[in-house]
Amino acid sequence: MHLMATMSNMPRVIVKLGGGLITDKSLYRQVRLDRVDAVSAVIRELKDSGYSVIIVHGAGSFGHLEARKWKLSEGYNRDISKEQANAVTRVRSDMDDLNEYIVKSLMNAGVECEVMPPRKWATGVGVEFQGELDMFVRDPALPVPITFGDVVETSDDTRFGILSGDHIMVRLACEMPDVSACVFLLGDADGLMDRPPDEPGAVLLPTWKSDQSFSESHNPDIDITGGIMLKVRCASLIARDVEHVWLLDGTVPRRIIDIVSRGDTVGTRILH
Ligand code: IP8
Repeated sequence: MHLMATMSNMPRVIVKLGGGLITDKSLYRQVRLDRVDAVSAVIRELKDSGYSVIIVHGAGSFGHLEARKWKLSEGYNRDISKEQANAVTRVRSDMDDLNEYIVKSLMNAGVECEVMPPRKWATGVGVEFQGELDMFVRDPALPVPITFGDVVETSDDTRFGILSGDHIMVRLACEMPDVSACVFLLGDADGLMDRPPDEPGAVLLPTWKSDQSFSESHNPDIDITGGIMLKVRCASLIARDVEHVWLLDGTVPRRIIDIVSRGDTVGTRILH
């Protein structure tokens, strides 16, 4: 297929592999490699067509279960400080393991990556986190930058917190030059549905604007950073600056190619 990137104007595509796509969210450290491999093949195709790609991934069951158990998103708690310190180390190391699965899969697909763990370059949480993003701008011939949701230090008395990959997406999408598409890959739906995807009769919303409502299914027992609601809010911030912002079914990753080649696919396009 002929894609539209040209060597003189290399549009950038930023892809977030959601934790619900790449892991079984309810089973500790359960990766879904077949899904990761399918996305890797599409990323290879984007690279071969001249796109600059940045990859962000979520935590799924490599992060949320432990982080929730020890309240890591609430920051330092003196009553459980020892357990929290262990949990911070464990979650970071689990995230490194998950990242390694993804990097290996990309490597097998012929895509070289450079890993940039947020704990090394970011401070603070939420969309206002501090951190140098310039290193994500690079020649498309160089390895693809990859980063992920992580436990980071904060500069106040919370000491640490959880920086979501969705917040990293906002900053990258709004601060990198030439971003033509930003894609959030989901694991359980074609895009944003009018009600929780497991409810009978759930219907895909082909477009979504911030003044539109939908009934959300965020499960705080599993997801500490905010689930679909956070994703939609972040996508909506990105849509102010980026033309193509989509929520897609990551189990059919070729839909990313549809977006960059013809500007449309099955999924939810987030409009400003
Ligand atoms: O899954 C959360 O990142 P997200 C990161 O992108 C951790 O929201 C460590 C739970």
